[in-house]
Amino acid sequence: MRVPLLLLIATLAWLGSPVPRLDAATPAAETADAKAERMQWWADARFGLFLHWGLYAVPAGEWKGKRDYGEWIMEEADIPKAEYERFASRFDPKKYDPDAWARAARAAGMKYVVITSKHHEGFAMWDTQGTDYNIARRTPYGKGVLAPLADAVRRQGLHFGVYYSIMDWHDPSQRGNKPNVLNPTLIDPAQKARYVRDMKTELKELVQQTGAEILWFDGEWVDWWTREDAEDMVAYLRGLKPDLIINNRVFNSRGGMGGISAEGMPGDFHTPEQEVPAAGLGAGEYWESCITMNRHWGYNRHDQAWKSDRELIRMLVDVASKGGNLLLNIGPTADGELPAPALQRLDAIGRWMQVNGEAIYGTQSTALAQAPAWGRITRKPAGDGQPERLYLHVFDWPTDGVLRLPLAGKVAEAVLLAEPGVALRAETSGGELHLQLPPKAPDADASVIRLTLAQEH
Ligand code: FHN
Repeated sequence: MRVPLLLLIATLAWLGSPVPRLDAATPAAETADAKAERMQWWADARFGLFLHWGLYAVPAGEWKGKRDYGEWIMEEADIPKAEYERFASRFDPKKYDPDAWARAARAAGMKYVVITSKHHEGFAMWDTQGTDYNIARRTPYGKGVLAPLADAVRRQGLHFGVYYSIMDWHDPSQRGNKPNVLNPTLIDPAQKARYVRDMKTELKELVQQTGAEILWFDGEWVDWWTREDAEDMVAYLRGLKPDLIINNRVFNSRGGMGGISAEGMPGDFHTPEQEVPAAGLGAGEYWESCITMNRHWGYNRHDQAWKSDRELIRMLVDVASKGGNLLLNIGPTADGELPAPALQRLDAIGRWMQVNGEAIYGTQSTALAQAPAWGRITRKPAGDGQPERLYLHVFDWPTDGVLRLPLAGKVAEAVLLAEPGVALRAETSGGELHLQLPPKAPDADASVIRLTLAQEH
C-alpha cells in the first residue's frame, strides 16, 4: 500500500525526533495501551476551559494604585497574610451560575472544565476538613463552588477537573524564602508530614465530592516537594481513582514554561504554558497548552488585552494540528460572573466549532516537519469503517484559487466543511495535490477542507 507522501514526511519527521516520555502512572501496572485507553477521551477532547477563581478576584488586579496584578497579588503586592485574609469577608459570588458557565463552555465546543480548587494563596474553594481557610467557613457566601460546577459540567456532557497548588502561601507549614518574598516557599520540616496529610485529605475530598477526572497540579517548583513525594501522591490518587488523569506538574519536571518533561517523569501529560510547542511531540506523548484569553489568569478588571476571535481559533487549530489540547483560561469576577469579552470570544469559537468541530475532535497530528504556508492540517486515521481523512485549515485563501499540498495519495472526495454538498476538483500534478477552490473563503478566520483519501484495495 502506497503511503501518501505527506504522511511519509510526517512519519520520517517523527521517527527522527527522540521524544520525552512521561511515566505511566504506575509503570509496573500500566502498559502503553492501557494508558492510551485511559487517556482516550482526553486526547479526543482537544479543547477545555481553565478557570482561575479565588480571593484574588476581590482586589481584581489592583492594589494601592497599581493595576497589573492577577492571582499572584498577595506575593507581588506584598500583602501581609492578615490583610489578605480580609478579602474573604468580601467574597460573595451572588451572581454565580454554574449551569450558565457549563453551557457557555459547551457552546464554545469545549469538552472539559478545570477550575482552581486552591491556588498558591492557600484558600480552598470548597468546604474542606483540610483547612478552615475555606469558602464555607470564611466568606458570606458560606458554601463551596466546586461540586455545583462539577454537576453542571456533567449535565452538559463535559468532563470536570481541578487545579491544586502544592505551594501554599497561607499554610503555617510554609514561609517565604526571604523577608516579604513568598515564592518559592520553604517548609518547616516538623510540619511537612502534617501538610502532606492535609493535602491528601483535601485531594480525596476533591476526587470523591466533585468526581474530578483530572488533577491539574501546580506550584510544584518548591524544593521541599521531592520526586518521592510526587510518586507517593500519584500512587495515593491512583488508589482513589485508577483512571484519574494527572498532569506533569505533580513533580517539578516541566522545565519552566515550555512545560515538557524528560523521560520517565511522573504524570500523564506535558503542560506548555502561554505557548504552543513548535512541533508535535509524537505518538504516545500527551500535552496541553494552557493559555490566558487576556493577559492574566486571575480576574483583572483593567486587563482589556483580549486575544481576538481569529487568534484564538487559529491557536486551537495550531495546537490540534500538532496533536495537543488547548486549555483556554478565563478569570471569573468575585461576583461570580465570566467577563463579557470572554463570553463573546467563547461564542465566536463555538460558532466556528459548530461548522468545523470534526476537524478538531479526535484528530491527530500529521507531525509534519513544518506546517503548510497557507494554514494547518489535522488528520483522522482510517478506522471504524471510515477511510483516512485530512482536514486542511486554510488561513490564507489562495489568490489564484488553487490550494497546493505535497500529497501523492489518491483523493476520493474533497469538500469544504462549510459546503459539504459541493465537491471540489482535485488533481495530482508533480507529486502535489491541487485543489480548485471557490473565489471566496467561507470563513476568513479558518476555512476547512475535508480530504477523504482513497482506500487502497
Ligand atoms: O504560578 C502559577 C500561575 O499563577 C498560573 O496558575 C499558571 C497557570 O498554569 N501556573 C503557574 C505558573 O506556571
